[in-house]
Amino acid sequence: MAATLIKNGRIVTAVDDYTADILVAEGKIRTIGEDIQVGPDVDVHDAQGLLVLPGGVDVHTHLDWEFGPSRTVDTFETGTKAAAYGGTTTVIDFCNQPRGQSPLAGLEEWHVRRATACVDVGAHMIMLDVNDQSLADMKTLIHREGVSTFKLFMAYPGVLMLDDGALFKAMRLAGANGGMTCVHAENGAVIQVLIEEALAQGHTAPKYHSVTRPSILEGEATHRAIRLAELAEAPLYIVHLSAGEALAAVTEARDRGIRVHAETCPHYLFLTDEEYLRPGFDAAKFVMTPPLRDHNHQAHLWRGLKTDDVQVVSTDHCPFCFNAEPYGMKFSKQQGRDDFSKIPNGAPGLETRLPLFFDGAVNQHGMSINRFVEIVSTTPAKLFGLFPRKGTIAVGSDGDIVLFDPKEQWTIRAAEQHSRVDYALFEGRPVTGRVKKVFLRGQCIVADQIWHGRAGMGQYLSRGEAGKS
Ligand code: DUC
Ligand code: ZN
Ligand code: ZN
Repeated sequence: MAATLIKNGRIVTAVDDYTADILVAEGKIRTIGEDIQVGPDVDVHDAQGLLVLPGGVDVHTHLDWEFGPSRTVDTFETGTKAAAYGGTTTVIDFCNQPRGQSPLAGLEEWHVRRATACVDVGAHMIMLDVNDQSLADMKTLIHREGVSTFKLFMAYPGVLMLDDGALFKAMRLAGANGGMTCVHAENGAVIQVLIEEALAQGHTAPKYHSVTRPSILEGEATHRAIRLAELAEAPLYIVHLSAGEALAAVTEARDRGIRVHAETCPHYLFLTDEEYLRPGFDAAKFVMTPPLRDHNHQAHLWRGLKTDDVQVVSTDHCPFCFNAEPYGMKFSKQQGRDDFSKIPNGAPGLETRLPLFFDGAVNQHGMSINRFVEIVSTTPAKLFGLFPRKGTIAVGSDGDIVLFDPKEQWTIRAAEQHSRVDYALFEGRPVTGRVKKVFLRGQCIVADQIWHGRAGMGQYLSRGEAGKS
């Protein structure tokens, strides 16, 4: 593979900001310096006027993922191609432990599906059965398979939910072995009561998804998860945090020195529960879990990003089409047309995370570009055992690099995106800041909206110790 030289760009990492050239060879950054001279065999890219950023690290995706009776519509090929167009070169995706089987069997099956990935991918394991054998398998996953993070659900009774004893055992095992649990914190049992009552009253519209998942139940579960992790002496990562009450629990624990981390997602930062007032079934596009909250919660999330009580912005890319065609009902929100509780929970976002968050955070909220990089790339790489291979621009790191124009204005349109999903949460939203070129281990895979990558070029990322930032 030819070496690549990126010249004249403004390199911004979580801690640096300077102008220099970067030489990448055999996938790694070899030299960073002024006016690097190379021969004619080197692929040269001029980054004058552009930001040169480490590739984005999205630690929360569901590609080709089975979720109860539904399946997400993106394959690894389409989802990671969308990621690449949006400047994300590393994805950590969720893999299911098959019910009643070893999580290792789930990983084997996941590896078959991830073989078409266009960017580098790692796996988290979703634990469905916690018993002596699966706890032993968790150790094997961490030490042999490079899967050092585990998702545990406190919601969806009968489908994904674990009881507190199982949560505690999995947390303790992970913590003692350099792993970390990633918890979906909502009180599933109480939500189930609210759902049954709503349906009994004939409330079937999508907005009842939000009504039956109040923020107080996210706050309660977050507090409980933190206490269990504290007792287990294990690091904890709260996924898709959306509520002020949940953030208060995280902040309180972090102030006490507890190793709890939190991510939020662009939809919680930029959209509100007003979307559920859309007429007809259109609101189903916004049915994700937790649901969108109001402006007050949003203000808390922005505060958390400022104070580092929220450390990561990831997508929770969990795409289901609005329409049943062409992929079928299994992949569609239409399953819940007559019953909100049957709408597959999830929404797309992989392709827009970087520019959308750049525009909102840097342009509108005055965040430094360093902090932006930290949130979308460096901290996720650190917390999930990938740093310094991923998450920064440094000699020896992978040549995963994004050339970004902070001034270009464009508009989000689902029709112009690369996911298989048929809608965008942010349809029609103007954005300032655009991905111009993307390099994966030195290879240019996207240039000015043209695809140069290849299905299958993404490598599996065997990850190290998790929970350290
Ligand atoms: N939680 C997720 O993280 N993704 C999809 C659905 C859910 O509840
Ligand atoms: Zn979840
Ligand atoms: Zn998710």
